[in-house]
Amino acid sequence: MSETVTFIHAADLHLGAPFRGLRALSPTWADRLVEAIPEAYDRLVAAAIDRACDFVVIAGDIFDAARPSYRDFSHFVRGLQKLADAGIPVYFCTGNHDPYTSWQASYAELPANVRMFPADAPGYFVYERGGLPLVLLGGRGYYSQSVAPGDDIADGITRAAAEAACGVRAPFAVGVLHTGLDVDPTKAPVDPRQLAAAGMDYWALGHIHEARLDDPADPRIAFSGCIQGRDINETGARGCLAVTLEEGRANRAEFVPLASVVWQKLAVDVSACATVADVHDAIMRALFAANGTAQCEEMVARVTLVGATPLHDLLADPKVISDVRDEVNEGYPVFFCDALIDRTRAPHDRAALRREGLFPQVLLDQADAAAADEAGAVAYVQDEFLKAGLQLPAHVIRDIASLQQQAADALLDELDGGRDER
Ligand SMILES: [Mn+2]
Repeated sequence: MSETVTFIHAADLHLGAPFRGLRALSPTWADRLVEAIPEAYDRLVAAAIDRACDFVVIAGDIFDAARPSYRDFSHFVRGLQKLADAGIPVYFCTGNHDPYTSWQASYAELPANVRMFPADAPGYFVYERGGLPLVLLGGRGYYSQSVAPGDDIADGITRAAAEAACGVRAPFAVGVLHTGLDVDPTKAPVDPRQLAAAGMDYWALGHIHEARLDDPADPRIAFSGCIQGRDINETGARGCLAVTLEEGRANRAEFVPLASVVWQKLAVDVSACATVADVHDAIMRALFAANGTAQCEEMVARVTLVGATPLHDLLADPKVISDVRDEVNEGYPVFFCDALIDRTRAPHDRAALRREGLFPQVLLDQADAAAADEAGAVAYVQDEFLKAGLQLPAHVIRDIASLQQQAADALLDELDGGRDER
């Protein structure tokens, strides 16, 4: 019979993160976000219990600060206790934010279901089912914030070492580390080839705040990402991975969204807007569209207005922009726009460019000539696609006139010194 094990892989909880930047903009939302992290952690605990998974792995950065508050520590322990009550063991290591050297062990004892990997050397545990070893776990915590360069945090952590240390063999072996891998060379970097050669079935890693799987079809080395974005640089859904290992089958890792507030950066094209009220509507539509894809209920969005519009001069007025932002924020309480940025431009004044003569005039004349010969333009594009071995999409032929217009606009943008920032 082939064995199966399922577990939750989480990391980078960052309990206690302060959301400093937001407080000046909106105390309400700063308070809301302070609650969002413990809430996401509660969802993590609930996800493990609802799925009746075998165990939970947390790969470091449980706390945002090296010396967390007692309140945050207690909240962490309460979640562990819920998992203990449900019979779910937890294996965790420390990260660079909450290194082993500053772990506040005197705050509270951890429940008996919890195992912490040591940080000065590799540590190993056995997960048993029905009295038989099912999974060997090997890992090591982050020791101090100043890990010596050349210190290899993964050194010696192999399946063979886990078997030797535990004195048993098991169907599965899982590695746990807080490492920059080959993504962040400043935080205990490890060569992924070294991990791949260690004989582990799966490496549950922490530190990179975005979910990253080496192979989505058969993940063996993975970051689960943080459970709740902390600022505008951590956009999109955040959560954990529900991992299934099965003998004779590819590994599976399902992303489980946990963040209760999602950050987004949105570019809203307002070139079709006739009025400022239309701009407001376009922003709202973009917020709703982004919210649908992010699987969240609440969202902090940074919105950049782009496109060529006769409203450009009006939108350049900071008062108009701040009024629109206020209206957006009053309109729907679960969305918060932390900044509304105007990157629109005035439409090209073709008549003026022609009067100026010089290169833009030559370009516009060429564009006019091309526009007058639609059949020639289609033949040209067909030829280019043929040369590239690509099939020409039908809409290109249908929309050739408007595409020519867009191409001329894009060239004029370039002549103007750059494109819209996105
Ligand atoms: Mn982190």
